[in-house]
Amino acid sequence: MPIKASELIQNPDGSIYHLNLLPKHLANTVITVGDPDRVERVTRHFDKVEFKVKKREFYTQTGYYKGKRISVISTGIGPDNIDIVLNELDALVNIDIETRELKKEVKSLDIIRIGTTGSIQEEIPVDEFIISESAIGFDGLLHFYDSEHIQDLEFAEAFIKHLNWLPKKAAPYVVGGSKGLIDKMKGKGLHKGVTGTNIGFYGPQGRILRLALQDDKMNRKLTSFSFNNQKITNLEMETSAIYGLSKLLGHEAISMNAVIANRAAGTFSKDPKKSVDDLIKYTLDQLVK
Ligand code: R1P
Repeated sequence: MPIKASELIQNPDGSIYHLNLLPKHLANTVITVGDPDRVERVTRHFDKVEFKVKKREFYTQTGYYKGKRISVISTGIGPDNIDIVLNELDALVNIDIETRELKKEVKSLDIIRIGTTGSIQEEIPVDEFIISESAIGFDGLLHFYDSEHIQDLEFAEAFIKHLNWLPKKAAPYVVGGSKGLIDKMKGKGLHKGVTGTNIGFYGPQGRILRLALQDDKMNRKLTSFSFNNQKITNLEMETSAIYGLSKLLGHEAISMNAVIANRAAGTFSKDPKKSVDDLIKYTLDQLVK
């Protein structure tokens, strides 16, 4: 049965609704970045760029780095955008957009996030990099999908207990990244960790400006929590959604983050642009090594 026009939405030229891409525009290796301006900071290292398109916060460029075809796409901020990006990327490779039928064989993409983050462990200072072995999502996105089979339920349960997590906040979920890509990306000096993904930047990450928090000890408890010797290392706003949807859809995903703030020490990078540029170069070189 073809998927209905209201469910899989296409633009008049057949491209997928939000990303504005046709299957031919997409490489098998996809780098996601939050900030649309970061797309060019990645592709300026490319041998050549063959395609560019922008719609809303989704800016895509496809080209070659040392001969490897890569698409770089900006997601904007937050797990709600990741729901759009991951589903539409998957549709481009696993749904025949002419017949609107599912393809017989599932094609797997390599998806690499290059992002920024705040460390919550004092010993992971600004300007260093964290690779997420797994992610804990406080965003609730994955619960809308049939997904318990890919979640680490014990980890989430221990977390809920340690933080005395209020059930009316979204239930935390835990998902691992791609082991193959972790191996490819790991290198000297890189921290491996568990990334917490939040639904907001201020209250949901324990930042107080003018509003009081429901739990003002949340960040201290996040820092002290550990499960099977795994600690939550950092907070950002996309990784759990990328890991959860990639795993469900059959893609390999990894999240690389430059630490630009240390929330435990109260410090911020003096040159966050350089940190991100260093991470971009590192990630591109690991991809072709
Ligand atoms: C918040 O400032 C944004 O920065 C981090 C967070 O995840 C959030 O998207 O990542 P990016 O720099 O990749 O956007």
